[in-house]
Amino acid sequence: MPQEMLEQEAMRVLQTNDREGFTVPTAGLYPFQWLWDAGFTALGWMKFDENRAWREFELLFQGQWANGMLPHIIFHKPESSYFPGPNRWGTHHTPPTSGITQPPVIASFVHRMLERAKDRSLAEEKARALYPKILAYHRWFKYQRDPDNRGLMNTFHPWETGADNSPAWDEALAQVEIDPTLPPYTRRDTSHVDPSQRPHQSEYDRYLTLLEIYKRADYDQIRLHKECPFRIASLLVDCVLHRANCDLLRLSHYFGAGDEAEITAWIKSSQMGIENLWDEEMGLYLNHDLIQDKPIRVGVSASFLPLYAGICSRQRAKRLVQTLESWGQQVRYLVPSTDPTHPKYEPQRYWRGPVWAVVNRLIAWGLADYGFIKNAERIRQDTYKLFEVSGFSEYYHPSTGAGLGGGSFSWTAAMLLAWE
Ligand code: 9WN
Repeated sequence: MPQEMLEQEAMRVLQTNDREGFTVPTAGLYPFQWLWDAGFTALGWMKFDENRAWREFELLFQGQWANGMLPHIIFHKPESSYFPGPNRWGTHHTPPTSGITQPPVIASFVHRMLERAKDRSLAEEKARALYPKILAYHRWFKYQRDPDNRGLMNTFHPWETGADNSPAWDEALAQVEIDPTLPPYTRRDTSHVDPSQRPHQSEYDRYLTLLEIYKRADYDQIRLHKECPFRIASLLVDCVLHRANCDLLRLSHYFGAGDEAEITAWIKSSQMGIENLWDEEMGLYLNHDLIQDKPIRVGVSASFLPLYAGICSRQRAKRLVQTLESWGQQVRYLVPSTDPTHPKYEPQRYWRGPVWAVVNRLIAWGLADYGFIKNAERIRQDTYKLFEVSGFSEYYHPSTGAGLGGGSFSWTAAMLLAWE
């Protein structure tokens, strides 16, 4: 399909999913505003409607809590096609929100939008207004999620990692005992998508058990450090936050905000924290179980994100590229969300194998930053081919290229528009 037609189609997806200022990831399956989806989607809007792109963030921050936390779902309008909805979360915020966060891409994308905006004065006005809110969010992360200053954030739920059912969480999640008094519920996801492409019931029961634990702790982060039976350091969260802090530093400088010393200290701390996640034998960075204090030895697409964070040495970067190339020999389309040689690799099941366009975009940015242009280009071409063959799906089969999960998907369409 010619590039121009694909672009038209991508814009149509965003317009169809527009709900007067925020974009739903896809109708039915995800009918609200999601945090990191909003970030990627704004990059897509930026290509044809800058005002609308900034509006996405204004609506997102309507969900910000008084303590600075930015929740992963903002329930702007009632909708019954998704579970768990606002009642189950019971967070007492207006507008209603969930009570956990997601990979914090926003600072980086605000910085990117500011740099590339055609309407400079609009961009300056919007980014200036967003800056203190983003700073409050990053402060919440640092002081509430890394109280020991280890340089790694405590992530309390698989949903916070954005990669919900990754095999990397299997062992840690198995430690969560399903609450025998868990209020009954009906999953909605499997009425929209074939169950073979979604998490198992035993995982959902644990997701919901964790939610009840947060409610009982009144979403008090200090209590959760003691009471939450699932605490991991996620490469997706930590690498995205590290780069976001580098971009926040640039914003602070740009606006003369004077927060440079505080942000620089966070950056130094996470640089060390992430470097410690390197595994020489596997040639990869690994997620880390913070309760057991041990590395999670499953290669996942996020294992390449220290390139995006910009923290690895040249030598480690080369090693990562070798690992990526070996994965590329196993599959037609890079980057599978799980190492395709791992016994838990499932090419059609959500975060256990399929390719996700947004993660590809992050990895390709990292590769290009380090000068691995050919590798970045392979990822771009693979991703484009997937768009051509299967449209803008939620995720894709790494060997057949079949579109999986939800269709007409906002952040996927946005990646076609924003991949320059
Ligand atoms: C839970 C919206 C979100 C993405 C996540 C993806 C999926 C939700 C779900 O959809 O998660 O947050 O109910 O499955 O895993 O990364 O932000 O697209």
